[in-house]
Amino acid sequence: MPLRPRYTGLIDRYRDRLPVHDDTRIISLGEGNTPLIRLNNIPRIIKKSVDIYIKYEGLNPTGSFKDRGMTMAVTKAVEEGSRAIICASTGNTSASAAAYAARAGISAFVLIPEGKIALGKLAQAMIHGAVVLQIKGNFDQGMDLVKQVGKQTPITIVNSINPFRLQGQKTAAFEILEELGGAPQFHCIPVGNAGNITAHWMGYKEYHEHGIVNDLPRMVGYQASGAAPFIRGKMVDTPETVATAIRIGHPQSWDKAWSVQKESNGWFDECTDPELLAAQKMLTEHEGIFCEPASAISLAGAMKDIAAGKIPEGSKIVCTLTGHGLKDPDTAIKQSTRGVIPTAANLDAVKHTILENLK
Ligand code: AN7
Repeated sequence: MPLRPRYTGLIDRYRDRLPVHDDTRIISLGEGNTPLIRLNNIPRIIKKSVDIYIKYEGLNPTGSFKDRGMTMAVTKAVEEGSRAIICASTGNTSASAAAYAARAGISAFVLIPEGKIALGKLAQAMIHGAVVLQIKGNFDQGMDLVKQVGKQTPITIVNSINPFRLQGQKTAAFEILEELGGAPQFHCIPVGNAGNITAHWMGYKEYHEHGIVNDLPRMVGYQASGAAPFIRGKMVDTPETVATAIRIGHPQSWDKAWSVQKESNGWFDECTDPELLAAQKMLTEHEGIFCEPASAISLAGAMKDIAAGKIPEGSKIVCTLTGHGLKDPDTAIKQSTRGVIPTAANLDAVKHTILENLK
């Protein structure tokens, strides 16, 4: 007897709440079940008495929350007899699609924007054997092309317009509710295509409707200032941000996300690139948590809205960190203050550097 049942992925765990059959062949890499980490130092540094929990989705198998949706989407694609999947991606979806296609033994085609994909994500798509099409255009243009391919070929689209993606991703809300024993007052989350905010709200509502919990959070979605259609109130044609994951101007779940905002009595807000980078750095240096720039916007936004009083002191807040920091090593290295210190290979030089750099 194992001391604890083996964790075999979120489809197995939430089988009764997901569209699978007893004989469905599940394509899983053990995704989900990610840590919910309470921040110890940042509330003290910002001098606010708030309870902030980080849902560290970067610890999924390919390093982002996309795996929750991808296990479902690829499982269903295989069940329906599909031999190939396709997506447009700012990076994480392509990495996840590539990995799950490899696991399933089917082909993956991924369209990525030229020059604007973080190095780790590109490496993942390539090493897993996906066919990587680098288009002379941005994510939104790639998404348009993928939709056309989907209409004309039997290839399954695994972007979040595939409803199974949202089904898988709603399980993150289940985990949060189970762990906290109820809903946080606020759930802060990065928004690009707005699939994830939509999926979380589905999950929260599902447990609420079934009487498993009595309360619901207010959903707060954050966008980078240069790519903020929900704040502008209209699509953005030339999105720009250092947070390449959310460099999206035409969100695919536009209507759904507005419903989430209204139903949950939440709001959308924006953060500048310097603000989200500062939050990324704060998390790494003061909490030991490394996320990619797009993910840090959830904390950047929360800190801003706490300072503005929109999120009152005493609140319980969950911030989703959607992707691991290792996804984007270039930005991490640029962000590091100390750099590397060239040191002679002798004890005196090493001791000297240590003494100069003690905290
Ligand atoms: C780290 O990979 O759209 O609002 O093509 O990678 O559900 O789109 C990535 C999105 C947030 C936004 N954080 O989520 C893609 C892609 C990270 C992301 C988002 C993405 P949605």
